[in-house]
Amino acid sequence: MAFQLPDLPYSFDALEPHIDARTMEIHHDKHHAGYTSKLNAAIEGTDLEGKKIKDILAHVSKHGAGVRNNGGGYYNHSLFWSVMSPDGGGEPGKTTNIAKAINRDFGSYEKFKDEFANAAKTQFGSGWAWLCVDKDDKLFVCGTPNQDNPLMDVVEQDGTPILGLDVWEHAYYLNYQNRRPDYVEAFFHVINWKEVTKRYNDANEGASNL
Ligand code: MN3
Repeated sequence: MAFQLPDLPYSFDALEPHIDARTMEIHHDKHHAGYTSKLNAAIEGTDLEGKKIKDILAHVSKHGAGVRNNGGGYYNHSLFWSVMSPDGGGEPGKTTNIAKAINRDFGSYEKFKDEFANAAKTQFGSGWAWLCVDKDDKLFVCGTPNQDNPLMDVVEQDGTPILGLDVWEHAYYLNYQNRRPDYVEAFFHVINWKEVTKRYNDANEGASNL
């Protein structure tokens, strides 16, 4: 079974005014669709066919640039749509595991926000900012270039990404032009903390000790 482009879980204009409908439409229907079809083309007839995307990414250094770039692009955008919501934004609920973990590992929501925003603003060129969980259940923020992500065996610090922000120009240029910091600030109004919490709990067997 080839990889399928996931539907957006909301309409193109659902995240306005923070992310505009035209950007969402092109981003999903052209960019994400492109990564999906190119990933399928790159693995067709190889032993990667039928493998889970996380398993492909975990050994991505063994494969060519087509698998790395398009496998990353496929996974990263699938995560990205899910961690935004028109009902999102603000801080995660104080009793949630993710809120407790953010306080434990960053000191406060504001400190986490500063670190994540800084990673997004300072990522040189195209790439992503991530909030991840490491093997010891600790949260960390990082940035990766291009379509790399912390699941790949090519990054400095590996972990499970639970929140990601696309800082490629195609993600914001129509509405924000060169003002990446404004786009990064807007992202905090649409973060789907319910989904991030779910991803945190799934990543993290030790969540029960919080
Ligand atoms: Mn993108």
